[in-house]
Amino acid sequence: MTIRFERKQMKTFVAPAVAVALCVSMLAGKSAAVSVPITNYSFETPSAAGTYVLAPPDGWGGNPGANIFIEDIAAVGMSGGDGLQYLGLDNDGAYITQDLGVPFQAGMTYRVDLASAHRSGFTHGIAEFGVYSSNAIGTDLGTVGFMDLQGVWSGSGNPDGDDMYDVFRDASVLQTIGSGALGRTSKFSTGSTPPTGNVVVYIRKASGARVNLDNIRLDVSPSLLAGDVDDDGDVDLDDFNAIRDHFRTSVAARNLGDLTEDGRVGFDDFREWKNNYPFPLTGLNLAFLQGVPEPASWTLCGLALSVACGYRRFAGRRRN
Ligand SMILES: [Ca+2]
Ligand SMILES: [Ca+2]
Ligand SMILES: [Ca+2]
Ligand SMILES: [Ca+2]
Repeated sequence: MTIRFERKQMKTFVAPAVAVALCVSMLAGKSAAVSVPITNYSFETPSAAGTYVLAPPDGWGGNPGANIFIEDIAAVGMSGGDGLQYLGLDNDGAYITQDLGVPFQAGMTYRVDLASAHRSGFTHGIAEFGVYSSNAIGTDLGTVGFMDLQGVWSGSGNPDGDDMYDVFRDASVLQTIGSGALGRTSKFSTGSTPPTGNVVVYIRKASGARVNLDNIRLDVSPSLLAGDVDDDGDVDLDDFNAIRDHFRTSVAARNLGDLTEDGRVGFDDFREWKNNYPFPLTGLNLAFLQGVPEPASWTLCGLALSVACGYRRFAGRRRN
């Protein structure tokens, strides 16, 4: 039965895999994103027949365990999901994977988004998701996506709990709420040397009780220039100004200073800009960095270092 199933999967993969490889290789210049097809991305099969069924979703492998289920969205009073059914992972250590049949490419950024819902009356846990290489299943690549489903309950201890039950929301939405502690999308940039093997998407229950999930998506786009907030092809003071103006705030777009795409502007964003700005920081007003509890020592030592590094890079350029 397993063999028959795998053959069927192979057939469905070939056409989309080739199409995506072609599309991705034709991408040039800026940020156009291509969606990579994921079989049964919304967990619509097997049929839960209007209730639930204890079974892994069709088209997925991994280590789902015995207590994985597909459930009917309407029957349990959920909304906001994609289609009629959603996935539940209840076993500790349970994970599902799917080999998308396309290799990683250099200079690309792979982003995964996923929806989750806190079902009222139930206790939940934390879900994680992202991409593996088919040659290294279990080795996280880039920033792991997560959603704290239990954290939706305002009494959970998560500072962003908003008591919105029975509604599927994307990690990309959750990360813009409050401090961003409810969720985060997954992001992996290959750089000049991509991993060998095919792109594999995964979802796993990281901790706690059951997690309810739906509608996983993977987009691929050419990586943007590191430090280039406004995506105009350089790293300059316009990029710095956006970070300064929104420092320590939640924002919904990269061009407001969020280079790391975690929904907030902070030290990580400033650091990425600083590491790619080709000039000394001398003369820049960095007062906005002061009085922030995060790496106090970094503010003192790091700034001295950055000025020194900036000078070195600058000197190097002039010699050339
Ligand atoms: Ca669905
Ligand atoms: Ca720029
Ligand atoms: Ca510019
Ligand atoms: Ca950020």
